[in-house]
Amino acid sequence: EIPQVQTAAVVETTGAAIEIRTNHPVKQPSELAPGECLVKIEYTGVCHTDLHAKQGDWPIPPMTPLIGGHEGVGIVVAIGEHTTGSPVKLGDRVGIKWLANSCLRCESCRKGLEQCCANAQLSGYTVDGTFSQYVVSFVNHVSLIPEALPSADAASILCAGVTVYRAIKYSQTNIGDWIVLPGAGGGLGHLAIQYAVAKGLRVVAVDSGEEKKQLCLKLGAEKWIDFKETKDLVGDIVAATGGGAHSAVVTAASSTGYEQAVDYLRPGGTLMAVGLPGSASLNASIFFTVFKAIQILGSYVGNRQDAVEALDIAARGGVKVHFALRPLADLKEVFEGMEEGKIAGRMVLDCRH
Ligand code: 8ID
Ligand code: ZN
Repeated sequence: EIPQVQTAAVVETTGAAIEIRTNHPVKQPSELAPGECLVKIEYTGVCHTDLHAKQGDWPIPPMTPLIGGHEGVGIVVAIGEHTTGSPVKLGDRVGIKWLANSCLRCESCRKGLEQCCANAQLSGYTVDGTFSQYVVSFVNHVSLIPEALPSADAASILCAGVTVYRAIKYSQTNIGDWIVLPGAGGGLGHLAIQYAVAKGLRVVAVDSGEEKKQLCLKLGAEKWIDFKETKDLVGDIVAATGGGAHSAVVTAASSTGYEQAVDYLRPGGTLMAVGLPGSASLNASIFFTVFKAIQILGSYVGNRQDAVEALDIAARGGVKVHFALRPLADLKEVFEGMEEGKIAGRMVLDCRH
């Protein structure tokens, strides 16, 4: 019952247009290596990282031809022969994350920083991703989806959710603290609002446009600042937070989202760097970083445990992905909307047909 060919969205060379192919080969169960599993994809979210990959604007080049995608949910339909100790079995509903696989033996893996494993394989970047109907993944890293969470709702928890969950977890904030979220109306940001509220934080949302404003306020942000309209971002944030924010989690896909963060944080504040503009440097005052004892921390997706925790909160209704559903064939238009900053929340693709 596993077909020989499938529909997949392929980028032939970096920067090329998306091609929807209906005759892309499906790796057959007998061809799977030990530790590999074949997942029949139901839904996949579209992350801004997939757009970076398609355009090749990061310092580490993606594979080509490329099938992007790393927010996939589907069913395990085959497991490689001679796989031992698999945490998942045939028929399980699982999620595929950015970190497709890691060695689990190196120092990074032993410390729970498996996303930094030197031999990490990345879905939709160094191995084929989820913009397809069948994808090969790895039993040790797929995430079991809690029963209470429908597949389409789970998809974007796997990257956007896990990533902001971890960034907020390590932001050294306490209940009642102020957190600023540049990029709040996007895929990562709108989930960051909700995980922050779940942690008892008070949210200043920073993004642009009426639709994102309404979404951010609906999801629990107390204050809204339109970065394209404000004439004094620092002044506005300092006023909104009664003297400066305790943390900023920057999920803007541009370097401008990082500007002035050190200036609007209060002493001891944390700047959590999450958004990934390809070639920008962090431009912050060294003097005030020192003088205000600011901490600048990079935060890169999450490990398997972060995924369990982020999914659990979603399954209990603590956060909900705000998404619109499109067919897989609409990926090109979804990327165009993302490039123009028009997508409030997330787009999720239906890969079932
Ligand atoms: O592990 C990680 N660190 C990780 C994981 C997943 C994604 C990092 N990312 C990166 C992506 O590669 C991308 O660079 O986070 C960034 C955001 O991903 P996304 O949330 O999927 O992108 P989006 O839905 O397009 O949202 C970005 C938002 O930023 C706003 C836009 O209006 C949009 O709503 N924005 C921009 I661009 N500049 C801004 C600014 N100066 C800004 N918001 C406030 N101030
Ligand atoms: Zn992502």
